Amino acid sequence: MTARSVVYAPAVLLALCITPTGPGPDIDPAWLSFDTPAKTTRFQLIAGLTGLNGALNFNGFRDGGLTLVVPLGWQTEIDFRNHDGMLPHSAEIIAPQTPLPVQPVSPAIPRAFTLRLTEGLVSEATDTMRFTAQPAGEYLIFCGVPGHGAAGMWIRLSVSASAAAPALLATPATSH
Ligand SMILES: [Cu+2]
Repeated sequence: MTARSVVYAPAVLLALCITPTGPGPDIDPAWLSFDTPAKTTRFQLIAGLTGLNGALNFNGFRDGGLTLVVPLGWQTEIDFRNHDGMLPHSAEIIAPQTPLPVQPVSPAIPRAFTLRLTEGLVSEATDTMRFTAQPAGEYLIFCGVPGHGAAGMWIRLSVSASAAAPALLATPATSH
């Protein structure tokens, strides 16, 4: 019944460039909810949840260490909250790219970005992005505040044509 049984082949490919990190942070099942018949999902995206990486993390993960898998075509709601008491943060869905941008770029999926992409949302501010998960492919969930994403403040979104249900997976963090 858990989404973790979903096969996620790209994560295996990413293993080619992993940095061994040992046990990672925990994934809270409450972060992800979904309605399979309705093909809707909701993900709680929490900026600066922990002190990891100077709080430049989402849900305690950095550098792609967490992957949200969403089946192709599902209506997706990402509820953003900035838990960081110090810095503003934002989020947008972007295409994977090297090097990572140091400024916000055009979102790879229409409407998949928070307010105040460059300035960031202040501590405990929230915003919700709603979009249709398409086209299939690999994306980054990236903080648009200048320098944050390039410093590791990004996780992954996989829009999957084969997944039967959404999932949250710990994935190898990439080194730079
Ligand atoms: Cu940030």
